[in-house]
Amino acid sequence: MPREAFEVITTVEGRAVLVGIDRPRTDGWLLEDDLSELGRLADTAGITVAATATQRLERPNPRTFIGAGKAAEVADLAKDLKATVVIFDDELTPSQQANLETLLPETRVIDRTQLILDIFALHAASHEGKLQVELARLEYVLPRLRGMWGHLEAERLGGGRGARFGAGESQLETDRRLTRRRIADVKRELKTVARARETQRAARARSGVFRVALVGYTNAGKSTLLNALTDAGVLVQDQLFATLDATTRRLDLPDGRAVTLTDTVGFINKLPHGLVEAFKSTLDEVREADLLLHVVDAAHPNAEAQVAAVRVVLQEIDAAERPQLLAYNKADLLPVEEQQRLQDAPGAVLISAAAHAGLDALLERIASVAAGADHVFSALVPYDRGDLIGVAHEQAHIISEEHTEHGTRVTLAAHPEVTARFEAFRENAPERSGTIDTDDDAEDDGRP
Ligand SMILES: Nc1nc2c(ncn2[C@@H]2O[C@H](COP(=O)(O)OP(=O)(O)O)[C@@H](O)[C@H]2O)c(=O)[nH]1
Ligand SMILES: [Mg+2]
Repeated sequence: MPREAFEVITTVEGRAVLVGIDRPRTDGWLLEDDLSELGRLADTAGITVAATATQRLERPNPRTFIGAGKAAEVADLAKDLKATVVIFDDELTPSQQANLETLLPETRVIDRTQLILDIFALHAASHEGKLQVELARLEYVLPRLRGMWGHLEAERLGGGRGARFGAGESQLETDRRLTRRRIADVKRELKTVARARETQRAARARSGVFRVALVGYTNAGKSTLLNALTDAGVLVQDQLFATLDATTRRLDLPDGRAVTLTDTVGFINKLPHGLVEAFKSTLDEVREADLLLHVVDAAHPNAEAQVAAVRVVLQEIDAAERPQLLAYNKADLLPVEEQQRLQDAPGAVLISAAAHAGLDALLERIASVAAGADHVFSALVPYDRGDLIGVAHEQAHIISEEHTEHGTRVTLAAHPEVTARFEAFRENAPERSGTIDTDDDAEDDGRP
């Protein structure tokens, strides 16, 4: 029986002061956008924002992130406002965090990464999701252990009372050892849990069914779109990271072809690296998809920077080269002129997942990309291989079929995985049927 993912101590609830530094940057984000997003994250975690504090700095102070004088100001502000937690907009190093805790003795000190990890912990629903989040949290905690974990934690981590201290081991060493052991356990368990989904994924890959993965910034409307196109019934919420688990549904396209559509975890600016690592197996769905349907909240003031942030994560998981189609969502919230401008954007489709608008055009586009991925070839299939003719009828588009003396001659347009099954009987080299240019187009526009 696998051990339950151990209960997490979240930052949930409380009053917060948000802290960010204003420094030169090139990624298109303004500090105020960053902080308002941090505020939404706090809100999702049940934390009320009492104030924000900023400091203009060339680079973070290596010891205390903000200057020591500024930290004293923040401490006063927090006291005046009865804040219980101070949240820094960037990931703090373990030593910065320790130093800040000394300077801010009356509040908790956390960073954006921990806040995101907490939200993931709150929203993880499946066993696998919980394990993935636990792994990310443990990896985050390990370098930050400072001998402050009580024996309760140690016991929960499986040390048991007697095993708490090895000979000559400090409590900190014990904590580190137990944390590492738990990390190893969780990794092992994750492997087992991931295997079942892995089997399904491999089966889908082998079947030659065209696979579409929804990607996008958190809250862009991915789950809403999956629900609109299929009967998935996935949770939709105006919250960051409402859904973490991968959900796959069959989607019937207008040309009669069936593809799969997978909804998965959303991305965010400064997505903690450890989280991406922990979610690797879930993100395989994205890496191996035949088409990435990149859903954009076109009505968001920062849409452009969000598109860029998604592309950064796609790069990080080696999925940047997959064919992409942009879906500018929430058209219903856009002024008419803006709708017209986006309607004409190349490599993109304008939709409203909530209002079910533009979905037919979207399906047509997906169908044409799927058709473009097909190989066209002829094969002479002997009469004792009726099973292959069955495969052709089920999984390929049959261009012609003729009965000859030596077998059935078929000309097919099919996914390369299907083509491969006809290898032995092929009469010509397969060629790409389509001239679909979706991936190229999608590269250079992306400006809502
Ligand atoms: N106005 C409007 N809201 C939408 C649309 N699509 C999604 N939403 C809302 O956006 C929020 C996030 O949607 P969700 O599907 O959970 O986003 P996800 O994080 O990308 O899965 C929810 O409040 C949805 O109701 C749309 O086309 N128009
Ligand atoms: Mg979702």
